[in-house]
Amino acid sequence: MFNHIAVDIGASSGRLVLGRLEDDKILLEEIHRFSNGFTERNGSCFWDIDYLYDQIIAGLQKAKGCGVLKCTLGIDTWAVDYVLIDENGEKIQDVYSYRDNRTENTMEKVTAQISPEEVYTKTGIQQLSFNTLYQLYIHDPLELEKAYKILMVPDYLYYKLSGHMMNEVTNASTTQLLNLQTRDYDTDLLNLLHLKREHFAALTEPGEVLAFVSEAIVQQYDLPECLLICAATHDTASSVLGVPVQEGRSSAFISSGTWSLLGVELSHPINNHDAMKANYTNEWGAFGTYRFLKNVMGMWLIQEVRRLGDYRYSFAELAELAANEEGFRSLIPCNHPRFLNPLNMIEEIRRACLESGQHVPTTISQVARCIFDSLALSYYSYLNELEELTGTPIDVVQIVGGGSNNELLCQLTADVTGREVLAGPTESTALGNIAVQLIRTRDISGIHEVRKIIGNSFEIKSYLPRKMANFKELINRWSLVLLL
Ligand code: LFR
Repeated sequence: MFNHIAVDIGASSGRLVLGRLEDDKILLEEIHRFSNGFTERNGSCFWDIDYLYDQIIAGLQKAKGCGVLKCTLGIDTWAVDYVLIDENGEKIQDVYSYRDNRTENTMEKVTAQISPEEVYTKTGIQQLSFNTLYQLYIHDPLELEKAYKILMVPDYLYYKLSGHMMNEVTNASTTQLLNLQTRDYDTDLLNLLHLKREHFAALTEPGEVLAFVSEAIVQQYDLPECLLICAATHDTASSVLGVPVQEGRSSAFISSGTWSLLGVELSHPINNHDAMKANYTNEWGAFGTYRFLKNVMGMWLIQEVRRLGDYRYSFAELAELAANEEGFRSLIPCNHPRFLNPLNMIEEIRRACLESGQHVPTTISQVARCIFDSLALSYYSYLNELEELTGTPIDVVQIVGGGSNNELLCQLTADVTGREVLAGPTESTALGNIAVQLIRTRDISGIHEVRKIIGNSFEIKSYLPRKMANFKELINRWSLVLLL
């Protein structure tokens, strides 16, 4: 099989990408793209999972229309959100979005029963209010009682296509329920949720061959013959697989999409006290790796600004408008929970500037500039923190994902962090998804080799740091903003 399809669904859009390996290069072709987002109903936020399934079918039909008769297929989506399945194999409820505010005070409730230190020692996962642990803790008990299995979103999509149930490990690790020692669901944490190990299916590693898409579905929709391969189903796990090799240089990655995930890949987790205090996570990667990283409120900030402006400006236009504004005038602490899902992002940003006695951005361009400046400064702070926690200096920052297209942010990141930024590929997530399929089905030895191929297949842009005037004063101002 020489056609490999990545289904890559993020919080704001999804795509089916066809990948082929030719002359030691990966060629990508986008066959289908669709929008995604959660909707609010009766005060709660839900994803439309059935719509996502329909889009996968539509994409596969298009693939057949383009002449693809046989393919392998991998699926990745965002993490932490789950689907409850009843005894008849049916979805029980609509799928809550992690941005729903139902978990706002849940962390405190769980902390009263088990200390954060214990949870971190067990799982190595950062405290995010929306981790599956907290979502399940607050889930309606009557509904949860009806659950026969709990699948993560991509697990569910694989299941719908084939009838095969599994819990893929990279996504499962974001539940904050996996134990680093036993490499399985942690019994104490399951007990806390009144759940049993049987509520989850077999933990499955990326690269495993799962099943064919059911014959009935292939017939009904006239699809290509599709062999499902277990991808690194957490989009960030796939994205980091798509980061090209940097031979002989010490680098950190920023996977820049709705979130900016900033970190390094390790072969062992770091779940000590300092890492816990700084709230770094050890998410499981493909092929025995760990991503030691921090979630930074990334393009979500600008996506919301764009949405509030009725999509009048493209992302490229917003970046261009921002580039013409005076820099570092107003700064916000991007990772403050107030920006997780405010009623109105623009107003929230203005309020934060007003409360901290800074210039209040009036125009959309000023708001956009405030976001990009603040993101670059966040990267500065967290990269320094990362160096300390890992004890390894970082020379280069590799930005991958959609945000690597943003020239202003890439240059600001180089300037502020004083490090070279290497930007691209933009489609790192689809590439990482396809990488696993290639490793499984083709003569490729593993991550290192596939990353070399990725590096040779796409143009990577370099941004060198420029000298900044009044840097010290800026960092002093930034430290005060972070205290807010
Ligand atoms: C990025 C991402 C992050 C995860 C967040 C919520 O798309 O998957 O890694 O923390 O979304 O699932």
